[in-house]
Amino acid sequence: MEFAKKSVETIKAELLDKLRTAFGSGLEEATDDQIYQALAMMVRDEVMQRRSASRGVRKQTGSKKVYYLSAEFLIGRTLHSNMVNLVNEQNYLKALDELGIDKNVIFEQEPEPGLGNGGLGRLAACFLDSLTTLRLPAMGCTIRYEFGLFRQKIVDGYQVEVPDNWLDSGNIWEIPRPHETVEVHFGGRVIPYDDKGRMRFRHENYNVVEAVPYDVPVLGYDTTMVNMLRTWSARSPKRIDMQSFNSGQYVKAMAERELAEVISKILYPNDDSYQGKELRLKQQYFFSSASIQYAVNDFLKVYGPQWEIFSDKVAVHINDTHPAVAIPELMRILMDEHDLSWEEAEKICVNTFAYTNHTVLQEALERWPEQLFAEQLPRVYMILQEMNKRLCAKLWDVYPGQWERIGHMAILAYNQVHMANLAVAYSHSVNGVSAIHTNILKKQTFHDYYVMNPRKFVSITNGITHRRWLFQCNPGLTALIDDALGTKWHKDIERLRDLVPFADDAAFREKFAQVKYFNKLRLVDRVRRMQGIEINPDSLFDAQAKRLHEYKRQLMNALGILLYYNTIVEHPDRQYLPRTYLFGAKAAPGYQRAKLTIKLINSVAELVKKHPVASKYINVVFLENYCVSQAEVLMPAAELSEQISTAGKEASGTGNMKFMMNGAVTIGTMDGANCEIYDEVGADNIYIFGLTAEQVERGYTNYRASEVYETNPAIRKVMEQLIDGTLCPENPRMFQEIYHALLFGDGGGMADPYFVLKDLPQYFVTQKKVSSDYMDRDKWLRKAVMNTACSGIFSSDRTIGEYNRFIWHLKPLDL
Ligand code: 26Q
Repeated sequence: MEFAKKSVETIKAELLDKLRTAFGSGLEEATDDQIYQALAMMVRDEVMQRRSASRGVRKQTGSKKVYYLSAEFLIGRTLHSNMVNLVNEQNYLKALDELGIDKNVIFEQEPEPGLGNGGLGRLAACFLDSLTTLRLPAMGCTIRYEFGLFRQKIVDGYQVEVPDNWLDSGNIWEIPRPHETVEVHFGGRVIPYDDKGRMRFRHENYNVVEAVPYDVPVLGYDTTMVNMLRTWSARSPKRIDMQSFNSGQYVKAMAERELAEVISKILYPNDDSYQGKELRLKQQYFFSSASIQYAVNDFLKVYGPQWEIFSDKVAVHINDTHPAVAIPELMRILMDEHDLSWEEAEKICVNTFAYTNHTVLQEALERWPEQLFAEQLPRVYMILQEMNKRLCAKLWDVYPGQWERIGHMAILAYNQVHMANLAVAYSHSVNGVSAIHTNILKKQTFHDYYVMNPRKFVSITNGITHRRWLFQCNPGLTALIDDALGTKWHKDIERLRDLVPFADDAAFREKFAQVKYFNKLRLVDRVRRMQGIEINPDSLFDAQAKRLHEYKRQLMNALGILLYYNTIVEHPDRQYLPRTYLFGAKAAPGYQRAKLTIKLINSVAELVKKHPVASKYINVVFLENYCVSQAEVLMPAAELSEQISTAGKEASGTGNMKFMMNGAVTIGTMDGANCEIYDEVGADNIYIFGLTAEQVERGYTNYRASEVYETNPAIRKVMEQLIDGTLCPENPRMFQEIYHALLFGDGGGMADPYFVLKDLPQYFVTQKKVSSDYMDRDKWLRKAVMNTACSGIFSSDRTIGEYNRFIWHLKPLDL
């Protein structure tokens, strides 16, 4: 099916027409928001035409579909990316230009849906883009959080959280489907009873929450295919009626309503340590249950009760353990509502579910108090008990007498529900998100499971959609590559490799540098506009942008800047490379150490500013409210990408890929996907330093942070500056806890558990090498070009291709 691309003239005429019909205004009186709305309606119409054209094809052809369940989908703004995927961005932008409309002002009218914390949520969004582009039938399933991730303000150097009420002005991209509402049940009790010899279970006295779906259509690049992102909103079935009002029950009814509707109120802002919060569990069950109910109903509509083919037609993917409760939920539906036996239901579950793990940090693995499950999800809890009983019996055969090992592998143990074990035991595929991460899963996290069934474990390295992270955010670079290669690489991104020879082409390198400079100016302009900060565009743009976490070591970056500062202050007459250190990071609101690190970064910024010489060479800029749309401006402007996590801790990273694709060179540890970036670009085009994951592992027994402090005067000095008032004259004790944690440990733990002081000297030396290489312009540009040229493998098209080959086995729809 082919759709004609709208011409510039058509777009202009339609836009004026929409402004008139929707708002009764001409271009002159229209507000920026009205122009945005009108334009969005036009693009939405184009999307929906494609939707109608491709509708029903999956059902007619009996094609398999994957449900991608994720507590987060960080999709970012939609208008611009849809123009890109319609392959008509140019005409749209030209039309705006000819009408005298500033495209950026219009794009910025769109509220950004912040329905995710970071990498995991953004990955889900990139996956939907690739699934649809590859014409694979899929549905993303998540929660329609009324409040997404908080917006971050920096006040006096501290993070302040502001609620993100992104739905306030409506959301043009979603389609409410109230007629597809389903019920989700909480609490109550379960009564077993005998039904002609079959044991059955009656769930009584439960509370009902209605799950109301809203669908956001997702477009593929240059295809007719449209998939849906289904977001579930919680609603109470209790309507406020006059009778309850009159009988004085109004307040009670209102309170009950709020209790139900709070479920989809807000996204939990922590992405690391998990806390056993009842509401979070209810969120997980709420969207998992609603999605599974939908999947089963949809299957029944197309195929009827042919349960033996269920897993040939339906795949359910579990993005981390957050939706793992979908597994016992499918068991429940198959047994209690469709009369399947335990054995039949179990077989279907294992064949249907697949699980991606995103972390090896022990404190981040989800464990819920059994009590909470028993209270909130009594029937699901019973099923978990039975699953656990059968699992442990099997484990006993493999590991007879090894109680501790079995306890470690069980679903229920030590009064906790272990979600990762549930997900591993009851799915047919478990994957890590980079090569090194999968190896750690096999060797450590899930080693005992791995030994039992090695073929269950697969490694699929993460990816990013090059539509958003190159075409859309970096039109200059895209056009330059088109000049060199034509446009074949658009749909076959690994052909970017054809750019490799251009690294040796001086004229090309010069144009590449011009594009980068232009993108730097764009960022400079934005930071001036939004934060009133001046940045020297001729400085090296050194960026670390990701959630704030100790293992990601923003602290090491900050201490490195202090080292550099001290060098300049001691030798003010030497020549140095001017650098701008760009930080973008949100800290979980309850994560005190992370919040203090933000304050530290801002204090370093202040210190540098006060020094007449150092301030010529160093500028530390904390970018407020790092989010998808900030990243779209930052990635194209960055020249150095900081990927400096403690080796073995960062599962993959995806920011590293975005920077690389836009021509930034990485300084990093051998961790996550950095290892694969290294393999792609080669040792000359990346700066690797620091302990390896194995060395870190050994370090837990023999590392002494105080030794570094005692033997390295420059580091000692930086450490003293944390507590002598250099950084915060009005409160010299401000950073004492960081000092203490690095040298002595806190809470009874080891000193410096993330090896910040250990890696700092080598980090600093490597940074010096970066500076000297950067001053050799040709040398640096060659590296930059090589990074873009070798980044094709990190497209999520490759990633999704692998998920499909190894796990889902979907067939592209023929339209
Ligand atoms: C869990 C329970 C309760 C509340 C919140 C959570 C929660 C929420 C989000 C736990 C974890 C997350 C997000 C994790 C995440 O983003 N992990 C990152 O995933 C990326 C995609 O695979 C990887 O590239 C990163 O390495 C990994 O840190």
